This record gives sequence, structure tokens and C-alpha cells, in this order.
Amino acid sequence: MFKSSKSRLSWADVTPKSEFLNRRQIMAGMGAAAGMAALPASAATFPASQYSTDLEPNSLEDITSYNNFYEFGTGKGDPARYGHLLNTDPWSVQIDGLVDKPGDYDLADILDNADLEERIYRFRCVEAWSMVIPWVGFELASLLNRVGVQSSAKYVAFETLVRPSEMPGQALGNLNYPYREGLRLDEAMNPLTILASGLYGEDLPNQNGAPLRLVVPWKYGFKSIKSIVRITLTDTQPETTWSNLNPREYGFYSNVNPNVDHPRWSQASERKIGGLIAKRQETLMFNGYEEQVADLYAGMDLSVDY
Ligand SMILES: Nc1nc2c(c(=O)[nH]1)N[C@H]1C(S)=C(S)[C@@H](COP(=O)(O)O)O[C@H]1N2
Ligand SMILES: [Mo]
Repeated sequence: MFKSSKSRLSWADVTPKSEFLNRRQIMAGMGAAAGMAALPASAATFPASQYSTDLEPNSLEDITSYNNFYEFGTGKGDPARYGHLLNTDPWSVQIDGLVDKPGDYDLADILDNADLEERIYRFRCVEAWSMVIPWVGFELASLLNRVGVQSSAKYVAFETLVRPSEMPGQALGNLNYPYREGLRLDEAMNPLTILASGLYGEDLPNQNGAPLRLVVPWKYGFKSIKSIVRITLTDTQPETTWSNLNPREYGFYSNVNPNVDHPRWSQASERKIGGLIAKRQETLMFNGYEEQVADLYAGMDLSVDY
């Protein structure tokens, strides 16, 4: 059953704004210290989402030390090592294109108007590793509805911050920046698609895409763009970073699909990060969210639209 939005607590309800800002500063500082193994004592609780899996989440340590965020470098440890260089306060998101109320929306305004909840989602990287992550986030659809999507809109494009002075991978030019991603409008409006502002009850660590990142749990991880500064509604399919770089290896859809292999490796199984033994498990169609999203692709050949 859907909970009424009234019964959900927003971040503003849980935490007075001054304390919230203060926590953000503390977290930014903590990113600099190695580890973050223990849960901060100030971790807040959020209403649990009906869409959560009941799988055991990975540890905060795993989630914050094994990352992909090329803006900080190509190594899995680079985002944890260099993430603290990024200043995420102040932060605003430009929302434009085919919307009724385009503008530069302050992050605090976005979060104050959001029904934040905890959602435990499977997360699967195209490189065949996976984690289970307790996100704090809200439905992208609720933000899009607030700004008013025009009837001609068919896609949503996203962009990450460009600030090479605080992002050493950008300074090196290891990819073409800004990092870009995109979704079809119906994918963006699906209730599983969230914007996350936290995990484990705390604000997002920088290495996980602070202060606001996308999470699309039935797609490979690279679709879940981090540190978003722009959301644009369009009528044409947006360009995306990885498929621009290598269209044969990375398609626009990038749905988790054990039956369609990446050209250089199998997608039939994955290695769950964490634990003493590197156990492989079978990859599930749409990363286990088949019941919720298979309809979006009815009639499509997913080996063509990969
Ligand atoms: N801006 C940006 N977003 C990004 C990436 C990136 O390099 N830059 N990497 C993607 C990839 S490949 C993955 S698997 C996920 C990793 O998210 P996590 O580090 O929070 O687990 O972020 C995605 N979002
Ligand atoms: Mo990834």
C-alpha cells in the first residue's frame, strides 16, 4: 500500500535546518578522514519505503570506499581519497527545457519539499559487481511534477558539476565532462527512480555523489549520475557519457540483463562486494525489479536496445 505523503517525515521535520546544515559540514569534514567505518551517532531515521528489498545492506565502509566517480579519478579508491576536495554547499540544480517552471532550484528548497524515505536497493555495476545500499531519497517524479513536465517532453537529461579545481579526474580530462546521463520520461517517472541525498540515515558522502544523485536500480550503475547540477526535459534522446565514448559497449538503456552480455564480459553473474569470500551470484533480470519495470519495455528487443 502507498503511504500517504502526510505520514512521511521530510528532512525538515526530522532536523532543524541549522542542525541539518551543520551535519552537512561535519560529513564533508569526515569525508577527509579515512574509513568512516562506524555509523555516525547522529544518523537520522526515515520512513521505510515499500520498494525496499529485504536484503542485508552492505556496510557503510564498503559503500563509501569502493566507488566509481571518474571526476575524482578512475581508481575505486580515488573517490574516497579525493572526495573531500569538493565543496557541496551552496548547491543548486538548474531545471530547464520542456518544463512549466524552469529555474535554478536551491538544494535546501528541493529537500524541504521532498518526501524523504529510506529505500534499500540493489545496485549493480556494469563491471559485474554489486552492493545493497540503504539510500535516503525521494521519487524523481515528485520533483518533475512540481516543476511541471510539458506534454512534448519525452526524455530527461542530467548533468554533473564541472569544477576541475575540486575534482582531480576532471583536471586530468579522463572523460569528456560534464558527465551526462539520460532516461526516457516513463523511466524517470517510475516510482523506483529516486534522487538520493543520503545513505545510512546521513547526508551523502561526497564519493557517493553528494549532495544529490540519481538512483535507477534496474539499470547498470553508470546510469545513476552523481552530484547533479542540471536536469533538462527534452523531446530527443539525450547524449550520455558512456555511450558517446563507446556506443557498442554502453547503450542508452543499459538495463541490467543477464541475457545480453557486455562485448568484453558476461553479465550472467555478479560479485557482491564485501564479506570474506568473494561469492558470485546469478544476476537477475532488471536487477530483480522485473515485476515493477518489465512493462516499460514491452515489444522492444532488448538485445538491440541494450
Ligand atoms: N558523475 C558521475 N556519476 C557516476 C559515475 C561517474 O564516474 N561520474 N560513475 C557511475 C558508475 S559506473 C557507478 S557503478 C556508480 C557508482 O555509485 P557508488 O559509488 O555510489 O556505488 O556511479 C555512477 N555515477
Ligand atoms: Mo559502474
